Amino acid sequence: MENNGLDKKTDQTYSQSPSAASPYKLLDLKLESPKKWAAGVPAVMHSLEQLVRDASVLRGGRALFSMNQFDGFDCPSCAWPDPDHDRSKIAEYCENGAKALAEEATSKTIGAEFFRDNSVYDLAKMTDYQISQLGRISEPMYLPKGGTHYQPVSWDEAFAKIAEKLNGLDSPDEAIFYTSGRTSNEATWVYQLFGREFGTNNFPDCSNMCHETSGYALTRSIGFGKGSVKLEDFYESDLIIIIGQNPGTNSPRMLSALTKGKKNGARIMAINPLPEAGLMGFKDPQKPLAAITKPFELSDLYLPVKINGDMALLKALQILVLEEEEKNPGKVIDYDFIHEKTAGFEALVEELKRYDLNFLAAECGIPVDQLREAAQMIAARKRIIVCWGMGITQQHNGVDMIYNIVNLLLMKGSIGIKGGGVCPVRGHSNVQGNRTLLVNHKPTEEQLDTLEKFYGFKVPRQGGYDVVKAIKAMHQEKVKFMFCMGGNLLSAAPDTTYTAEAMRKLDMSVMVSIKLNRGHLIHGKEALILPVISRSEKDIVNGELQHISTENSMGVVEWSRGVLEPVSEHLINETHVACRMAKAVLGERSVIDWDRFINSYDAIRDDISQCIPGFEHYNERVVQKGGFYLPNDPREGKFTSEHFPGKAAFSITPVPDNSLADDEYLMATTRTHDQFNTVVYGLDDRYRGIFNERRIVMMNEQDIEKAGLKEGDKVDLFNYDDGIERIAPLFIVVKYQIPQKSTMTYFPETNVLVSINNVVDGANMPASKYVRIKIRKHNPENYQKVDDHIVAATGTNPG
Ligand SMILES: Nc1nc2c(c(=O)[nH]1)N[C@H]1C(S)=C(S)[C@@H](COP(=O)(O)OP(=O)(O)OC[C@H]3O[C@@H](n4cnc5c(=O)[nH]c(N)nc54)[C@H](O)[C@@H]3O)O[C@H]1N2
Ligand SMILES: Nc1nc2c(c(=O)[nH]1)N[C@H]1C(S)=C(S)[C@@H](COP(=O)(O)OP(=O)(O)OC[C@H]3O[C@@H](n4cnc5c(=O)[nH]c(N)nc54)[C@H](O)[C@@H]3O)O[C@H]1N2
Ligand SMILES: [Mo]
Repeated sequence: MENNGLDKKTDQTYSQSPSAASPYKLLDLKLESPKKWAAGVPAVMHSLEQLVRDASVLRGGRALFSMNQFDGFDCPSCAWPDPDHDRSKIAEYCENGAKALAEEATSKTIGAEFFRDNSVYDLAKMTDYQISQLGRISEPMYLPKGGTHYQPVSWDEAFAKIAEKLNGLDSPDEAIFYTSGRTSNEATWVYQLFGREFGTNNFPDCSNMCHETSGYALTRSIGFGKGSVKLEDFYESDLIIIIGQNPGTNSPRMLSALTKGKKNGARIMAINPLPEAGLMGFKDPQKPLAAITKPFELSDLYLPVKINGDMALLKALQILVLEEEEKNPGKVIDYDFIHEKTAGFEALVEELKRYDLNFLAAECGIPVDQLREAAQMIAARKRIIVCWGMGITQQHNGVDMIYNIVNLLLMKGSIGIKGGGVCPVRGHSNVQGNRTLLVNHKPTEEQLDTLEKFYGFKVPRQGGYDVVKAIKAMHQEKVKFMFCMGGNLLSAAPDTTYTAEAMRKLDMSVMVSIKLNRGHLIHGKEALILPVISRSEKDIVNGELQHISTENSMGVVEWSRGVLEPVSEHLINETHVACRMAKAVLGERSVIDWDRFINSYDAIRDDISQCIPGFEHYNERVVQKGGFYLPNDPREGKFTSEHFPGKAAFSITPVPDNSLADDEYLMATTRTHDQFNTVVYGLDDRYRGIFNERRIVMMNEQDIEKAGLKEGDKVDLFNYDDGIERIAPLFIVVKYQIPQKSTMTYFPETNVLVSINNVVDGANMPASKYVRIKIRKHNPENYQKVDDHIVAATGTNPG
């Protein structure tokens, strides 16, 4: 790998020498005991406070009541579905949905004057939290080569600049087109269409850091890369297993579904190194009297697995379930299902015999008797759902772990039945729709054939770059132009120092955004910020209010229509950004009538309905109440797999060697309760009882003692992958209920420690929940290793 130090030549505005003084400032950390239940009235009060504090109460408050309503818009936060059968007058919303809304519904704006008064260099000195408070970007901005300040630019000029750069490339593959998961189905379609007519499949997207692992593993084991369950399945389930996912913070509306399932008789099992509040208990904020009722207990069994111990745990569960079958022949394993629909069971049974239960118990950190209790819970039930999130997908062997989740469910015949199946809980509100509509660096030949036939241009056939490959290609100067449809690739990506260096080498970076983020401040030689209307705002085309559509975590496509006036008259929608860029870049070369799309989203949906299976009669069906489900073979009990056509596959995978040196720990990076990915709303992690500071490391009490540390100590964190020293200085030790040798920190602060080469096998995602670190007492001399460039790129709490 190349030298990981920053290339200082690329940006002369930063000082050339490392800072001698502290580049970071710590705040006044406050600790409380972690909460044992999530949501409830305090949560909603908390979010209302946020709306008020933001001075956007009118815009936000009005919008809140339209969110997730039939006639309103899809919550911009997570991808959890709305209950479509019992949709009450005020549809489901949650604290974090309200926060996400407050974030975009703020009436504060920044435009020409703001950027004239604040240089890029000065803005990069702000914290991520401060940056998120600045408000919405109100007009397009341009940073010329060597410039220190962004300047206003007209939309036409902006597209002309993009056209000049793109048309000057030696090959279309020198450009990449990134997508974050909020972009509507309609904008997605025209965006990828433009990129493909331009000539590249370079469509890295946020799934490459999120659920790529799930898609990869599910496609190969059951033949379909999405979850198989519907929301109703939660109400009819016998057992819901939640592994590596934190619903209380990241998909709070899921707690209502869990509660309903449990009231109907389901058991809940949670597998997580942390006893997250939302896994333990719940108070429904939608219910009257929630303030005075007792929280509802969620998990019947909680298994505090070590970081990455899940593989050993899943193996042990399979062995123990087979033992239960021996005790109760014919009662546990579904041999009919296995015989009819799967392949590879006998080989798996043989392979499992090689493992010693005590070894597996030690590897995962859960005693055999607790593992047995879990196995008995599974053995006695049929309708089983397994939900998972980033705790699984961001492991180097995440694909293998999902194969083992599938093994367990196949043994029980639990996929494709009511109340049972696989449930990867998606992140961004339309990340699933982006993929369905071909924002994909590796589309199938069949998909490309369809595009080519339908539109009549020559489609590029070569596979494109995913996120990790794109960053490496930028670093090697094979990619010179980056266009980002939303998101904040700089802060979301691993190895911040390396990634920042890659971005600074670009000839041009273009960010379509609603608010300022650090990704605008660590830029290519020229840079553009293109501000768009948000999902909660009215999208008016030719005087008519438009609706867009999105696909939720369970494959339902529903429409969404904003209710607020756009915060500035200069904003346009993402669909128009893509179409106008296409016109400017391709001009007469294009065989597509882009104005047809500009004038009518119905026209876009018509095209989709003819190109993508499942979207037939899109325009008519999308406006129906509850939207429509996309086809899903595993849900119907139809499977296929990579090596066994027509059958689901059992998989055999190894247990990784997680031995660590005395001074080594495994670190997982996670989200606080006050952030949406890289957007920091606040400085608290309320459910975990950690307030007013994000530079913390959660450690086990015995580990703290063994390392000669104590709670509150200042430490520096190191990673040594690829023979490079990566350092994140100045973190505070927090004593936490977490297994020994496992530690937890927040991203994006610790992304600087995640090697660009530390990826999930097969899926090539950053393994940001499996980072080997060393923890040492803080030493101010380490600041010598952190120069202004790194501080600007990593950002939080610069001193
Ligand atoms: N409010 C809010 N909502 C969000 C987001 C947000 O940032 N804020 N982000 C959205 C997005 S894009 C996504 S992808 C989802 C993410 O939602 P989640 O998948 O819940 O993501 P994380 O918070 O990163 O961490 C998940 C859990 O993994 C656990 N974990 C860590 N390591 C391990 C391990 O080795 N084994 C096991 N079993 N568990 C482990 C952590 O303790 C944590 O509880 O949420 C979406 N919704
Ligand atoms: N270490 C570590 N790294 C991670 C993760 C982790 O768990 N640990 N999680 C990963 C995951 S799961 C994901 S999904 C990625 C997220 O990666 P991204 O999707 O790239 O990041 P976000 O923070 O969600 O993007 C926030 C920005 O999107 C813009 N935005 C918001 N709404 C809109 C809109 O409607 N339109 C447009 N055009 N822009 C909008 C805003 O300007 C905002 O600053 O991060 C990944 N990175
Ligand atoms: Mo995500």
